[in-house]
Amino acid sequence: MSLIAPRSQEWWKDATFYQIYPRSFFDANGDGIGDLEGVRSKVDYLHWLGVDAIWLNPIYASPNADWGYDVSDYYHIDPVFGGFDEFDALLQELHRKEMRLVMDLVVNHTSTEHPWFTSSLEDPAGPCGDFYIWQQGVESGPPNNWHSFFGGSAWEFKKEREEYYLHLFAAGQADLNWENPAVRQEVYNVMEWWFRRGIDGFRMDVINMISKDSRFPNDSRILDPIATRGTPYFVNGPKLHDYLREMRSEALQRPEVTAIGECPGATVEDVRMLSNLDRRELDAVIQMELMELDHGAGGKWDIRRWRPEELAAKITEWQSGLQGAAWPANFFSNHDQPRALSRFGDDTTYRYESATMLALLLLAQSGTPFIYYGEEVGMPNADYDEIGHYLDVDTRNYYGLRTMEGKPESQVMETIRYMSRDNARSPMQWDRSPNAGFTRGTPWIPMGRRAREVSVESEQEREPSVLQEYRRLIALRKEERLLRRGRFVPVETGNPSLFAFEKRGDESALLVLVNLTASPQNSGSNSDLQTRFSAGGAPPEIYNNYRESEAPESLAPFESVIYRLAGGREERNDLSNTF
Ligand code: TEU
Ligand code: CA
Repeated sequence: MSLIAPRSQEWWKDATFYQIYPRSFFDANGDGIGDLEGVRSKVDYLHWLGVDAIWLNPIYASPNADWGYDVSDYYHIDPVFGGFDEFDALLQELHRKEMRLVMDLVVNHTSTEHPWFTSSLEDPAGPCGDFYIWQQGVESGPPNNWHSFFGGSAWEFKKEREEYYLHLFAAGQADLNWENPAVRQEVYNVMEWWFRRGIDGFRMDVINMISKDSRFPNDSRILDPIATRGTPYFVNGPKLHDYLREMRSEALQRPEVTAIGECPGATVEDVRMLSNLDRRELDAVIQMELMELDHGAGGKWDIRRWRPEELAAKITEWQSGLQGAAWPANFFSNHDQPRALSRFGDDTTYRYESATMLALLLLAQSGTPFIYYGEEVGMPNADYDEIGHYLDVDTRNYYGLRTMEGKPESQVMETIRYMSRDNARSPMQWDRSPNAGFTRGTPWIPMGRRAREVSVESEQEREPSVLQEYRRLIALRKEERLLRRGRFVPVETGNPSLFAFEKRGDESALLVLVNLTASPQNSGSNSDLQTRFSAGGAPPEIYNNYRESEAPESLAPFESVIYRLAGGREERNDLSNTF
């Protein structure tokens, strides 16, 4: 049974989301590319798993410079995914099961093949002339030193206009000029059109970058040469809040739809404004700080080692920092990141233990959790060993730039095998048949290296298994309001490898205790944690990823436990248990 009543307001707050990268989920017609019919045929599986809502990565018409994040027509579906018949059938099927569908909205930029761009290029005085960010060059170079997220200058010269256009991402993704009210109106039209079609909300791509400092200053900071340049002038730009407020009033008045913003570079302070519970610009913000734990000064390709206590500190900072002010969106994996299991866990010896540890950490935080396809079966990184297997523009640009500079190929590949976005874009592993049951054709991107080993089928047969535990934890989260909305209180464990926190309500509390490492850990004797346990021995466990346990004295590798504590009087007056 779904928890969500039809059309109830703020349904997203109690929903567990599941993110689907449609190209890689399930291929129904055998052309090697996942499609909408494929998603529809797996709705029963998702319902069995217990998720309440789906976020679908872009399915709009696109020349695929960035796999759908370069939209050439917002009102058409890329035919490889199917058409509107398939789309409507999927939506109906989800709604019949009381599940919701959230679509990606990519409106910081369009494809350079979008008719707006062609018209802007060819007819500067025409209706689309001012739809993009065109600037004159400076001294036969680009207008400033801003760098694209995908490497190289963020400006591309067009001789038709004798001007440069801005692209914060690939050259095929031209940034829209939000200063132009006609552009904003077009965006609201797109939103309204899809709402009328019946969707339940949007995940808004890099929505905190839509407002640029229109003086286009150089970024004069001393930065690592491979770092993105210019961010202070377009992340959280001068008119961002105005635009979001206008968007709310023009396109987001329906109480039953949600607007979840993806905001790379957003800090706790930014998010307290952007998804402020009273201001309601965005309903929740997907922020990236946890994903930056292993980034060095040069950004994502400059990998640094992270320590378990840093992971705990980040979660604590965000859970505490947003409390009472803004609604968190929580995730460990998505289509832009390596698989969390390979990054924050141990995908070999302790695959089950560390995948379930991450499951518990995700589902015990207050806010809205997002599970990324394959995470629930413990899929590791795709780990392709040849550059030819990588199809991501960011990865290929990085490879090209670094090898051209003379960096050894083996080093470049080592970095790519760890950090590439394609690690998390390999096809979903359904069963033990060829191509793990994803397609009867040739998959558009190779299967992950360990596709034969891990699948829904093998995980369904085993008990316990990563999949069974995800299902159990999703169900537990539905039963236990404190997991979804309890007040987060950090608990000192006396051991940096052990992470503990309470989820408090007025009368009772849950205590979460997690070993973040692959070694057994003891809790310190004088810690905050011990005071929770001293009165009357260990409280009852409501979840443990181990069947035999010596917790709380000693925790096995990645052991993860939830205890139920009895509430104390001092919490009676505490009314802030709702986030
Ligand atoms: O990503 C935004 C973003 O800044 C990063 O996650 C980025 O993709 C990554 O760091 C590359 O180094 C969003 C989408 O999720 C991503 O897939 C798109 O490529 C990007 O916007 C452009 O639309
Ligand atoms: Ca297909």
